[in-house]
Amino acid sequence: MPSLSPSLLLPSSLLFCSLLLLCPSMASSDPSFALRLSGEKRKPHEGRLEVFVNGEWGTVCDDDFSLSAAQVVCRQLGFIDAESWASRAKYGQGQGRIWLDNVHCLGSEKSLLDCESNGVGVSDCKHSEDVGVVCSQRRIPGFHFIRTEGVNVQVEDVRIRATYSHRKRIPITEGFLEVKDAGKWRQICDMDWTMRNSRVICGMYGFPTEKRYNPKSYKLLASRRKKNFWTHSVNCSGNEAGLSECKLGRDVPLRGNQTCSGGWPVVVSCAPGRAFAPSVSAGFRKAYRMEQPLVRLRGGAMIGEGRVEVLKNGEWGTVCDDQWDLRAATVVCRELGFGSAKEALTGARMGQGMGPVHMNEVLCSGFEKSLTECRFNRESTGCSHEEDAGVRCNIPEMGFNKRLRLSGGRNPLEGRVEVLTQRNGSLHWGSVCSEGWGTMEAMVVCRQLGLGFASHAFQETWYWQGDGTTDGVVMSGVKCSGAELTLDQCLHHGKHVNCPRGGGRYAAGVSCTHTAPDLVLNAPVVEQTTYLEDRPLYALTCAQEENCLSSSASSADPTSYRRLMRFSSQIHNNGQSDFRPRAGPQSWIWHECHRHYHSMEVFTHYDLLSLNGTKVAEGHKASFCLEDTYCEEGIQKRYECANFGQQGITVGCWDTYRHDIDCQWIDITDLRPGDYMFQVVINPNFEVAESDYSNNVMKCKARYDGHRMWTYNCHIGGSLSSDTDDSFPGLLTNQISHR
Ligand SMILES: *[C@@H]1O[C@H](CO)[C@@H](O)[C@H](O)[C@H]1NC(C)=O
Ligand SMILES: *[C@@H]1O[C@H](CO)[C@@H](O)[C@H](O)[C@H]1NC(C)=O
Ligand SMILES: *[C@@H]1O[C@H](CO)[C@@H](O)[C@H](O)[C@H]1NC(C)=O
Ligand SMILES: *[C@@H]1O[C@H](CO)[C@@H](O)[C@H](O)[C@H]1NC(C)=O
Ligand SMILES: [Ca+2]
Repeated sequence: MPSLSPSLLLPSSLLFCSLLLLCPSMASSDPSFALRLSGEKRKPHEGRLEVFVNGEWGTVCDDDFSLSAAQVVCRQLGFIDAESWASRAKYGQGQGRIWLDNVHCLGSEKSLLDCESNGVGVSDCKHSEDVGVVCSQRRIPGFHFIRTEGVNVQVEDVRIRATYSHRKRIPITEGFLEVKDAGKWRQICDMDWTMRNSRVICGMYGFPTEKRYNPKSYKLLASRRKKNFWTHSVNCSGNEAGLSECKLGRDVPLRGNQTCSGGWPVVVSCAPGRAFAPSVSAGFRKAYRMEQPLVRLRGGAMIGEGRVEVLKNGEWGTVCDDQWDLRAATVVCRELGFGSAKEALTGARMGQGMGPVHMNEVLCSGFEKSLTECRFNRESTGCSHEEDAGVRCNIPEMGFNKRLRLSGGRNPLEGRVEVLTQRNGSLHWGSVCSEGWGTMEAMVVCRQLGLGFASHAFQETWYWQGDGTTDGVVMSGVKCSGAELTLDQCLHHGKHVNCPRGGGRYAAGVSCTHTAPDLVLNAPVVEQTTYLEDRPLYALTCAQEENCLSSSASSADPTSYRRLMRFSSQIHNNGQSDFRPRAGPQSWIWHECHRHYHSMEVFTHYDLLSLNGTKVAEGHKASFCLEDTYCEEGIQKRYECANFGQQGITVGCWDTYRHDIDCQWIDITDLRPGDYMFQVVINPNFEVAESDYSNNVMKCKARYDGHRMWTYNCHIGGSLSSDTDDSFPGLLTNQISHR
């Protein structure tokens, strides 16, 4: 290859895909040279590096080995990148020849053999110096290969080819299974084919289970089609996350005209999860009631990804990442109606949860119906939420991202939202009315496009003027709950678009981001710090100025007392990026009384409700300055209010509003003794995007006996089975009623 700098070739998957398409020869089988990872390993993407040269498997010496060399190895094996490498036979000592020594790679080589070395077979090393490689779990898209002992067979792609009558259905769930080998699509001979193999294929395509199909029509079709069989058969156990992990079976006897010994091409049929079922069965689906799930995903941007949470004794908790692997992750994915797992994530990559860690050292066979049936250690001592496990699941190809586009932005992650609609029999791109357009709607757009979370929703987009191909406003009155998979699942006006300001200057826009913050209120702190205080009104002028007292205070005698329910709140950022106020410092508001800037007009709502949910004490909308009061060990504080500092909350830090600061209360002067609900909502208007809003509500029971006040049973939204996800819609109606 000509002198491309190594950095140009580094692992952007897009770049690599296009490379792959340009040079298909690299993916085809070269029987004289092959690589594999073996030895005492726990995962398919790590192991002792072994090379097959001159008809014999051997190892590679660790002298001068580098991450660049590991990258060459991993990409050659079909992984997107290398994570690390290990010296001194970490995965055990190999046998046979040490084929390569003093390997020097730039990182851009297509094959390990293209790297400089002493030459094949020239080495002064012992097997105690055998090198090991850890690849990233993610595989190069559209690239699958199948390993067995001694042979390394690679194919460029795998597909389910729907028959003509099934082709228009979305998703495609059934068809002939074909592999692309040396540039040609080939059928697979059904010799030795099992339902376990089908199960693995279905998992790869985003479906939880395989099913039987009617062979009649397929036999007819197959007899008419030209036969071109792949020469191998596969033998999966059924618990593999992908075809690449299955073994090869017997070679297919290809006699005469490649007849597959009188067999037929393999047909695979899959049953989609309920969220992806073809719409024909909608009537049936509505009638079907979902049982209380035992497992859920939180904090992920895309459908089918997130932190794994399990329900135990009515309380949701997390899973520790010790021994967390693709097999366990696949059990979670299938249980939730997705396919197998693409990735098993460790180290709280999907943000940290709250509450207990319910499972540790999970070990699954891969055939369990639920993660809760796998073996695990209940003892989770030593596991913190920094080790919360997560998953990314395979989901069916629904084509959602083809019905929406962003145009006019400075980069592919932002722009005016355009929707593909059918009118008078032809397809048009049209814009979306920005009236009522907010973070929730933007979230759905970014998810539908596969671009992550929304970072901003724009109501004015004149600076992203379209290229003239749009056809005016085609959608208006959009209101999303945040759980929708596509924008057209949100509430919106029907055929009769109503957009008084028009869609030119005021077309809806978004910008998307791959990470988001996640604020969570620490519920026990509220419970521990609640108390009453009586204060003379004359000592509360600042608070009155900021509307922190109930309306009766305005006509009250200045010498009278106000009764305040006080408490501390501690707000953590458990997400993946810093929480920053939406407005820049130039639009922050100076509060002379308290002598600091408020960067968000409404940051929290404090309310007391009767047990039937009506408001009893006038709570208030509090606004504060945002800063890192404390951080977890090893994390640097970055935001402080003093001296017009930058405002925000760093990931892993929290902002504390102590019970004794002004406005950190509810004025209950007019409240009668009784039992109530106390509710705090943070970021209530979704002004700043977060990866999870369900945990932004905190509720407690409260008892007032006329002299004292207690709060108890404080918990954040969605943490108990009893309030499942009801708190989320509740939050929405609450927000709307505040307009
Ligand atoms: C598949 O592999 C298993 C062992 O892993 C073996 O017992 C079985 O006979 C194989 N099946 C076929 C059809 O080759
Ligand atoms: C099968 O292959 C033979 C030669 O290998 C050829 O003569 C014959 O025409 C082929 N038959 C069909 C149906 O393609
Ligand atoms: C589409 O059809 C409607 C009537 O069905 C008509 O009023 C309208 O002008 C047509 N639009 C275009 C762009 O042809
Ligand atoms: C809710 O309770 C309050 C008193 O706690 C009562 O005044 C109100 O009528 C009740 N509302 C409904 C709808 O039951
Ligand atoms: Ca949150």
